[in-house]
Amino acid sequence: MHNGTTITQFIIEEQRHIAGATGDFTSLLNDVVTACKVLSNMVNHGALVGVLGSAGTENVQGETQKKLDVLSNEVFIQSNEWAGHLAAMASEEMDEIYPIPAKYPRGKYLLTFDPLDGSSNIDVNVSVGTIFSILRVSGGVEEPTERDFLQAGVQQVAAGYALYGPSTMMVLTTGNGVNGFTLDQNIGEFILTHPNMTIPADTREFAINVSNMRFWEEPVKRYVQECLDGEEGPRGEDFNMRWIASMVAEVHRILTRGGVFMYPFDSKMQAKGQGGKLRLLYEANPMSMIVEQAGGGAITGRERILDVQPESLHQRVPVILGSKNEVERILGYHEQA
Ligand code: AHM
Ligand code: MG
Repeated sequence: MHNGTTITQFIIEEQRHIAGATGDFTSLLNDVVTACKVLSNMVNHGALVGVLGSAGTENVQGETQKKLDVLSNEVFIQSNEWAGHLAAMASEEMDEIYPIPAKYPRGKYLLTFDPLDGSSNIDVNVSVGTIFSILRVSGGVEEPTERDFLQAGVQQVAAGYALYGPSTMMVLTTGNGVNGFTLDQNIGEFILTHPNMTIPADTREFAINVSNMRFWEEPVKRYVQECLDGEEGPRGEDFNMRWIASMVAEVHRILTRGGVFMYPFDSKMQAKGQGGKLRLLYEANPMSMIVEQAGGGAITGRERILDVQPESLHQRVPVILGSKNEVERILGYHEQA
């Protein structure tokens, strides 16, 4: 049985070194952690508590919502709206921003989240996760607007994800490295199990949905083809491939043993007016902050994701992230094209 550092203790000790810290941020992170524990419990119980299947609704992006998409969004709101640390929230599952209701005090932070990423995996009992990002309010806290959320990823104060896999984990960065915690179900606490996670700079493993190959641009086709050509190709080495269709699980694997994850620019998405599949504010930015903090790289193909200036709440971007040397190689292929 573990008698290690709990996530609360870890955050308090980390924040102690920051001049002017009021405890607001620590307390906000605690509420996020609580929400993830509730979701972990729901995901674990699955069909036993009747949460699987479709909710019969669509989100703002026209995707069918699962019951758990809707429920997990509600859990996140309820856990985080009352304490007075936030001015507003925004979620992949809500059309508009959610200003904190007038009955509660408003605070100086903004929370964005994808409450249940990879939810197409839910009914088949494959890992899913929650992704979140914390920003500071740029305008006043009284009347937060969508514009307050349109901050480049470099402005994030913290980012993290919870992975609901064989064990539930929380991986967190506050801009000072990346740390991983495992939920001890017996005591209901996340315990520090993966201090200072780092991504190996080199890898021989890539992750991409190859069924979209005909929609990709030349540089990504070239990179993947060279991986597939293996020892006989220009790379002179064999590569391995994985595709879980659950970004949290994919990023977690990369944090654990390296690799590259790609949901690149795609002409099918472009025809719908979007450059990629994944959302800048709920998926690409938080994951890019985590990956960069762990020593990896994260680009759209042509630029660093964290430098992209968001133009709308639900904006989508191409995502290529992971082991630094491979990401740089892919950037180079785009520059040569
Ligand atoms: P979601 O937020 O609707 O679950 O979609 C995001 C997920 C990612 O977790 C995953 O990388 C990707 O979609 C998988 O897409 P595809 O089904 O096209 O392979
Ligand atoms: Mg998602």
